[in-house]
Amino acid sequence: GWDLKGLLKRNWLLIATIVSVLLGIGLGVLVRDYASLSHLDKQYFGFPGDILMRMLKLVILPLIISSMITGVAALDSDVSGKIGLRAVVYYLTTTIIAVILGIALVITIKPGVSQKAENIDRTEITQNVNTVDTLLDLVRNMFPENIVLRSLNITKDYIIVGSYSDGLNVLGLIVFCVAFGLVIGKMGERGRILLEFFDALNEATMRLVQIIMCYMPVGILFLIAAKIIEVEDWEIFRKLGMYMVTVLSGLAIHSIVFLPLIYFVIVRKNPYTFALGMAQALVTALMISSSSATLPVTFRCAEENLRIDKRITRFVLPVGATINMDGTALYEAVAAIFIAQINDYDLDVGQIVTISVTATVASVGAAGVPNAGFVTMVIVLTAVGLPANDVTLIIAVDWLLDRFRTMINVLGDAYGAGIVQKLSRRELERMDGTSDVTNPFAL
Ligand code: DAS
Repeated sequence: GWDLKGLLKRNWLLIATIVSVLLGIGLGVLVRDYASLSHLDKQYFGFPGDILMRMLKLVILPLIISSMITGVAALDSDVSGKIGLRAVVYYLTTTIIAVILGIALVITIKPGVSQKAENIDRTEITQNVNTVDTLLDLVRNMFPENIVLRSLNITKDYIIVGSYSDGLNVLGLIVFCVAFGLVIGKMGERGRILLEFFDALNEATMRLVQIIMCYMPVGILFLIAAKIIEVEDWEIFRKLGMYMVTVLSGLAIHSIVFLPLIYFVIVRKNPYTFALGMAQALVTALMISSSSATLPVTFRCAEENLRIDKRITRFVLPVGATINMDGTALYEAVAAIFIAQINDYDLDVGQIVTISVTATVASVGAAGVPNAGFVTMVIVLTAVGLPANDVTLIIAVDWLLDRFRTMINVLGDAYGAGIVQKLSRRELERMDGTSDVTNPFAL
């Protein structure tokens, strides 16, 4: 019959995580209603969750370096070029589909029309960011002065940021690792030493990830409890209700209909079984709102549960976590048009096309950290002449929408890995057959 024990045993971590989410919500509500906490006490609640975030962020650097370099070096440049191209085509196609879906929904639902604008607080903030500067900044960060830190230029006197300005420059890191991996791959025997080194580093990092994941239920319990205690104004959710419904239903349609459909058409396997295999990563993304920090878990789910070839995951997942953000793109398009509707601003077709293009660019430019998509939205708004100040209307609900769009971002990367694997099966088989010296995974 039904092997309940085995099921529990295989999925204990996922079950523990979900239980801890529920406990966290319960604890948060209880403490919120019955305890009168000082500001400082509230901060203590966030401490265990903060530690989880720090541990996950800590392994991103060794993980990206080891996975990208070995991933690129192990493939000959011909094959890695093909895989890279397929991945980029997938990223772009799905991001554009997400943007179009978002625009269709926000134009039909009209969450911003006839809503009384005076209901919502508008805080004046001064900022001046233009599109060209932001794009130059993006390119500048692809060629970093050092491999770790983001170089700051116009973004440094950005008021709302925080998350954008600190943290890893993942995009620059990826560019460096691809270049370095290609060079190592071409070095022959001597390159092999480095390749083995980075491969061992990758294995060691993944073992560390396994240990961190045991702590995950505890961290998540307090992360969610602290958030519920901290939110000041729940009323804003009612005011911005239709806007949130629009974003969330877009994310739902994209992840339940479109992505699975694309996966099914290409791979011919059950897309929902696939998504279930990613469950741990999806819950993690929902809880910590960062694709980059979820990356260690994404890797584990894709490789252990779904058995996707490491030569694919090592390439498609880190790059995807950085540039492939379907959820973010959809959100940016909806938010921009919502702001236009609130302002009684009629958008013509040209402006809607501009919004689609800039939303795509802004999602590529957003780092995989909390609220990044919200920050890069300034690109979209300024491109069509909307008041960038109005982002303050939607800032209050961003922490919630951020979680859901991050979850869809991670799911999109995972489907991408499955799809690129299927499309690249011939090259992979050929490499297995030739037992190439530069391929440490061919066994
Ligand atoms: N939170 C993001 C992510 O990591 C991006 C965003 O803010 O939209 O995927």
